[in-house]
Amino acid sequence: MTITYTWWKDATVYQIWPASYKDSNGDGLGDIPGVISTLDYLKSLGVDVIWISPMYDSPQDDMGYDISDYQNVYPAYGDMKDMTNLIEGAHSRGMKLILDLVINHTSSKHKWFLESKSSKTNPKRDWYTWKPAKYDANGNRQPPNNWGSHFSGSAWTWDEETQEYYLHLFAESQPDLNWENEVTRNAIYDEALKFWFDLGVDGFRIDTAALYSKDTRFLDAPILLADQPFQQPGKFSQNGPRIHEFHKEMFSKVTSKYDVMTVGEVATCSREAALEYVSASSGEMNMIFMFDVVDIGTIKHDRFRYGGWTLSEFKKAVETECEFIEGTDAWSTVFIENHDMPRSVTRFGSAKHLYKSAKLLSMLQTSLTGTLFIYQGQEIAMQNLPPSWSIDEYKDILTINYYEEFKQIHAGEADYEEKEKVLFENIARTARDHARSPVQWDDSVNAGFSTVKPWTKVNDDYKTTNIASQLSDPNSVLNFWRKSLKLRKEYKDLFIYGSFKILDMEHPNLFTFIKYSQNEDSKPQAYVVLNMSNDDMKFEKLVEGDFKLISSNVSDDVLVEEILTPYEGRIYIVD
Ligand code: TEU
Repeated sequence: MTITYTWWKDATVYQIWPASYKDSNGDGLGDIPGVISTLDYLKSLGVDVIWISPMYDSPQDDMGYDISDYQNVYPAYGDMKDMTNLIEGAHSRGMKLILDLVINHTSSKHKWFLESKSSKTNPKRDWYTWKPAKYDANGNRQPPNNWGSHFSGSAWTWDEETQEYYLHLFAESQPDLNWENEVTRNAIYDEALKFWFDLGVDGFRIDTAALYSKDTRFLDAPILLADQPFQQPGKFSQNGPRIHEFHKEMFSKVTSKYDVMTVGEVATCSREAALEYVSASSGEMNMIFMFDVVDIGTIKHDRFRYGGWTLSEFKKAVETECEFIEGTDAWSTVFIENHDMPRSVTRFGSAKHLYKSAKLLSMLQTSLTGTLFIYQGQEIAMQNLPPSWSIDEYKDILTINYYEEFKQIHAGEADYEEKEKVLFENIARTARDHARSPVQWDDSVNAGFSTVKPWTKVNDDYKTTNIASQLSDPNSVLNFWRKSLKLRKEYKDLFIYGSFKILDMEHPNLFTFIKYSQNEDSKPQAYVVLNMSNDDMKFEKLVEGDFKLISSNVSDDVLVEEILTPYEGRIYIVD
């Protein structure tokens, strides 16, 4: 297979969550000028593409994933001039900028929805999904089906005025656009995509890219969680009947006209289903996020039940993500953190060996196949919020709604306190809030994020874990990431484009794999060995050849070749 190299395959992408990144004007909330002030930092880290999570005008019920105007900026983040400055600032440093494309739904405050809601005969009525009520045996009004919203409760909300329900897979204030309507689709393409491409934006991370096409029979979903009043719509809303037609249309009408990248958020699905979205010949998206790795430890259909994980499961998930493009014309991504996930070092590393395990995870990430995505704060080993924090510190709609519903369901039960304790433990492991605390820039008050009290609390560890101290320490996690990102580029045929093979699938503590070029025979190879345990492990060479160490997270003077200390990792080139 001949490799096609492109800038977006080579790229290291850095995700910015604007609310928590950097506050430039002392209102406690991050903003676009704050991002601009750090462009040199990002460049020096080795970032090629910056991805800004939603910065559009929005009531902020879901942190901007509820957009009320695609062509304006949330005033607290800045204005259109700031956006053009940001685009220019990135471009002048040789970096690109991509935005979040949230087009499964709008905010209920978007003018399209306000019109749609105004009457049954409004020309935009059909831009969203409206259905009449159902009535049960007792004559009580019920939603059209049992679909649950991802944010708890029914996926349908009743509108008193026009006496119909509208569909929202997420919050009540995030009505789903009706993609069946071609006029709606064209308006989306013009307002949400073309407008920004014409301003110089270099692509999009496409939110909920598998959800646009619903099964229009709107049947009841199978009951997977008997103790919950509503069920996830699953296959009735994911990878639906017309989803590929819609992506092909968006690509041919708009995206293909520009030199841009697209990366879709598509939850875990089969290899065949994934390839349909990202085969170059499909003409849909360049790549998608596969969720195999980040889904580890979570229980399907219930975000707040924690299942634990084993190293074998972890390896299997990495393998699935790395291998799914083998022998195809498709492309893949590498990521272990984003704004919806707890912190990777808390999940897969070790609090005891914090920085060493963060470096080990950096070795893993920078040696895997696909476009690499790093989330703000990951480069300094930002951790989950402390388990001791009260539930009041959690601000995410997903967490809050879940807890409210939990209280409604279980209030008054004899073992309520016990159940609530388990829920709090799970929230401390799995909530999206863990990724959303302010970036720790230095050890000054508010971690240098803001001059005033931030909108959400700074993590307790900011005095020890922060960017300023790591910039000045040659052995910091931050400087380790810098070196690793350089190595990834230097050996890009192995790391970015290479094939992947695990050598010790069943080993409970070690994760050993090779990366080899698709261009040549089997040599040279990259040989990666990671001790993901708290015990010393014996180091054995599982392939023949000359081993040259190119990366280690242990200083030279203490490295003992035959022993891998806890969370020690090594990368060799084998010839
Ligand atoms: O997330 C889509 C999604 O499916 C989420 O519900 C995800 O399953 C959840 O966060 C648990 O992992 C996207 C965005 O990434 C998320 O931040 C938004 O809240 C959501 O869409 C709605 O726009």
